[in-house]
Amino acid sequence: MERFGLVGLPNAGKSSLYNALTGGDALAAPYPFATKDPNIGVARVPDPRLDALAVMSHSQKTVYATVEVVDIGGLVEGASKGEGLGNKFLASIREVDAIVLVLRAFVDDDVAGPSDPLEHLRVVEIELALADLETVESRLKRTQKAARMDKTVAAEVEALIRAQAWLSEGRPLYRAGVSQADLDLLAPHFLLTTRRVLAVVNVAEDELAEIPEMEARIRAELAPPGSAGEHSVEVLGMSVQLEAEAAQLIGSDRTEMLEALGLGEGALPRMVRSAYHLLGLRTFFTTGEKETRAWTFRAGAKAPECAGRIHTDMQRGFIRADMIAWDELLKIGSWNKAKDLGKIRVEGKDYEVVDGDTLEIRFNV
Ligand SMILES: Nc1nc2c(ncn2[C@@H]2O[C@H](COP(=O)(O)OP(=O)(O)OP(=O)(O)O)[C@@H](O)[C@H]2O)c(=O)[nH]1
Ligand SMILES: [Mg+2]
Repeated sequence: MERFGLVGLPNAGKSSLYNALTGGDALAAPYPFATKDPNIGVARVPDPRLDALAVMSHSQKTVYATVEVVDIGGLVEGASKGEGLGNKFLASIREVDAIVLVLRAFVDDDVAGPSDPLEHLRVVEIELALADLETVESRLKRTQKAARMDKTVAAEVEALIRAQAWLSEGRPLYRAGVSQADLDLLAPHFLLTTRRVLAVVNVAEDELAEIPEMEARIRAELAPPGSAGEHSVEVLGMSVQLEAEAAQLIGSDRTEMLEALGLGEGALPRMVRSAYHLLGLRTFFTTGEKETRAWTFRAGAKAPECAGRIHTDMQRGFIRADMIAWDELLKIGSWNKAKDLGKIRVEGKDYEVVDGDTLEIRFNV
């Protein structure tokens, strides 16, 4: 399962966001380092397409795609040198697939710490970059030595030197437009800042109107159009407090609260969806009376690999996939009717599955 790690300064609202996303009960408290050990939970990926297919099929069960969320303790200035609980927290970040930077913009005299999200961003980015710089420099020495005996590691040395130049300016690599070839060469070193980043700006509950401006400020810094960050960074503003309160309510109470605040479906579904897309993840569906289910796959995966997400036998014995796009199926109203109308396509092992495909796998083992 893909993992997102919540990263930021103390009191930014990471544990509050974690609770809202996972229904967890991590300690959220107005003092720094409330979180000492990482909290790990599961968040489902909300998907209205899935809900609609489940209704169409009168499914007994609806199974959402899920992602893992890790709430990591607060980083402080000097974390890369072991300040605070620095080293321990940095080690937790190495284990996630994408970083969610939680940047505080709310002012509250009872909650210590700065409330300028750009300051949060500056401190966190420097610590992440310095931690990577340390890794790169120690690996560089070793790799350069190895390169004297083995010419094939020359490319790795070059990639490390390019990374070092960028990091020594205190700049994270997700802003550097690192080529895929370099990313592959750097992968064995488990750097922190080669990961994709979603920045969440935590805006005060009575300043929701400021969200667009806050998002624009952070985007202008992190991911201006035409910059390297444009493709590896997303920015999303929300009031974590309100989202957390709404998340505690059930069903129509939640919908009513969010609607009364003008928040639509709320920011959490959008957040999970954009993190999901940032990682190049896509969804296909299976639907029937027993269950309607969303399955996660990587963009570009072919039909047998997707079949393997359901069961390894289906990949091993893959014959073909019967498929139709979810919206076309919904318009027709049922799988059997779609079949009668000749709208179900038959695809072979070279078919690249598309986000929103509804599949039935034929296999034989
Ligand atoms: N007013 C206000 N308070 C908030 C908001 N978000 C979080 N808080 C409060 O800020 C305090 C810190 O929140 P946490 O979620 O514990 O912050 P954290 O980032 O996990 O902090 P550490 O674990 O210490 O790194 C708590 O008392 C929260 O209730 C918000 O949007 N508005
Ligand atoms: Mg916390």
